Amino acid sequence: MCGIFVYLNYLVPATRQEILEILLNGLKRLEYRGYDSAGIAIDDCGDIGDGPRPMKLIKKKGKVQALREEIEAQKEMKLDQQFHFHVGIAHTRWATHGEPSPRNSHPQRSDPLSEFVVIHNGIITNYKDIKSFLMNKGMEFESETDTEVIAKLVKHLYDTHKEQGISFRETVEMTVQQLEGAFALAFKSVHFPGECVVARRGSPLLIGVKSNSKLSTDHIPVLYSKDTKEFTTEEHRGYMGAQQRLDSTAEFHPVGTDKKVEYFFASDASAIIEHTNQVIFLEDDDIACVKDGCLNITRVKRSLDDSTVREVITLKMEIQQIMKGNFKSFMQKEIFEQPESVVNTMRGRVNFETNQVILGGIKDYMTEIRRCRRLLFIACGTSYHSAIATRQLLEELTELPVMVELASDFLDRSTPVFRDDVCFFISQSGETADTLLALRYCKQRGALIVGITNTVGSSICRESHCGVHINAGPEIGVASTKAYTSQFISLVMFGLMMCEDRLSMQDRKNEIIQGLKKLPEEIKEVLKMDDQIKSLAQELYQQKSLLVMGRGFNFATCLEGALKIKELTYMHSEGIMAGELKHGPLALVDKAMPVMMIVTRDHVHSKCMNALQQVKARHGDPILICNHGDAETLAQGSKCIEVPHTIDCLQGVLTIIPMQLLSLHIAELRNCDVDQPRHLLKTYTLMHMDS
Ligand code: G6Q
Ligand code: GLU
Repeated sequence: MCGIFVYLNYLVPATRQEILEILLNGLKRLEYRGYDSAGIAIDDCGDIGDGPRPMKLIKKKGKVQALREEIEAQKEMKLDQQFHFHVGIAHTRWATHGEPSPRNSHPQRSDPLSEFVVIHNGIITNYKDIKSFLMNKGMEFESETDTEVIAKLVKHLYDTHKEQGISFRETVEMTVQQLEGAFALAFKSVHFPGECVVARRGSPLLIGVKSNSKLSTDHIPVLYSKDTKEFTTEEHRGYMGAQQRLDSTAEFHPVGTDKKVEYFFASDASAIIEHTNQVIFLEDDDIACVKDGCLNITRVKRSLDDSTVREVITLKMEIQQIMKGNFKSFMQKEIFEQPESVVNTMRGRVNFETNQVILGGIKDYMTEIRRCRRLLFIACGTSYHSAIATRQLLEELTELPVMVELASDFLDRSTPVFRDDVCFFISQSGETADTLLALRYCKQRGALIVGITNTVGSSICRESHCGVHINAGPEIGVASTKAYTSQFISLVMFGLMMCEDRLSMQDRKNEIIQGLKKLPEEIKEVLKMDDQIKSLAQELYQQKSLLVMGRGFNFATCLEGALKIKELTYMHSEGIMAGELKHGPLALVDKAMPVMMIVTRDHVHSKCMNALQQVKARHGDPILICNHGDAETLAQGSKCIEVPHTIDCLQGVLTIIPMQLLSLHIAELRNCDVDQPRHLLKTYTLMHMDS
């Protein structure tokens, strides 16, 4: 998910030009996170007294530069107008609901006068219910985003409580208590000039503070609001009134006569560090409000392990380092993001209590899909491997013929396609030419088209009849990693939907769902082996070739692992079906040929052990990827990478991670450019086909 950036100046004079520059630069610092559109909200050129100040929103599809040009093209901006207090909010979007466009960009507004605006990182999973509620109240929506409901809900709650003098913070508290899903939010309102309220749950948000004066504390107490769904009238006002008085003791502000202060709110420190190194990291369910230059932090619900203060931390990092966190490359960052990205892929879709799966983007087509004659999965590269990885499970759960095709070959063959076929097109970018051309080929022949992409508004997304957004967040590294595991899980979720009403499959379905629940922690376990894998890379990086062998649910890992080695290290590597060894590849094996074998406890374990013996009999010394504590298998390998045991059809999510890390470390040892491997692009669009 992308970027939030807010700049609040209090008693620090700043012109509109200076404010815009700070906002655009803040977005620029978040650019490495990848996004498809951006927008800002500042005070408009009206009267800047203490009364309501009209809002100015400027939003644009594309990069920050496009937004900058849009701002520069605005007329009557009075760029030299000076503000002694002001709140400017800015956002870079990676769309999950509604294609990239000015209308769907953030800030999203409550009404045509922008009484309230909000910027959001994350996914609101109950937005449809809130939208229905608000539409029944007569509200009209203008975007396709989930975020817009937040802006309209905050206005609805303000309108229905303003007679009681409800504060901006209290209004936001009531709003976020109605939200489900993940969010980092920042609000601005014409009714509360110079005030800003932010909230977070599941997406990061931190506060930078810059002041020449000493600050009142470096441990900001967290206050608790009464945990109520709706504000009662006098009784609650009394409580909140009492709490308001409390805030004065818990407030964070410059001390002494000079109250000048600037606050920066951002999704990560890269956008703050050039202004200040004094930061406060908010925690889930925190709400922070700045009013009259004073910051206070509240929580809407109390839980036992809550920490009761938020520390002001001095950042020691340099800007360069922060751009990728503590990671040396985007690919490394994205490999280590997988515990979170798989959670985002399943968020709001898998109910681990009721063992139900709902993919909103295809649920209306499930009847048609269930009636189809066969399922075709068409993709390129890593995306193709994600279909290979799930083919066996999809055959099992759908009991339909499943074809997995490389898009280029599928087109070369002019493969027959029929109206009762369902064709899935898997693509991280949603723009890969071969895959897009195959989509159009199938669409012309009347098949139902399902897009599985990571990019809303992409060509494949737009030209599909329905689809699933894998919600992996932007993938910047050319070599696909987190998109692969998210594609893998998205296809598993589809299979689980297909067998929803098959009584004979309920146990299997429930077992898989419980396996999905454990995956994030299991991925973390595998990532902890990074040092061991780095040592293994030391032994391999000067080799010429690496064979990767396996079968069954792990065969895709062999193909994908070999692809990672090839594209990152420029070493030759090949994924080999272990059952095929004797039909030729075994001739490659001798004591000098590096071999990796994936041998996990599933229905083909004994066949893999036979293959292992075949390799060892030719003086091969395979490196094994096997399950934790599998003594029988461990005894057969001089070097072993142990991964947690999970249900057979999900094991490939775990066995690919050592291969991702191994290829990364070998590439680094060979001084290869990890994020931009030679000759390769992140996406091969139709434009590249012409060249
Ligand atoms: C793999 C590469 C590449 C990619 C294909 C398909 O690491 O990223 O193989 O998977 O080019 O790209 P899309 O998934 O964007 O269609
Ligand atoms: N879900 C929101 C949208 O699609 C926010 C996406 C983001 O985090 O950038 O607009």
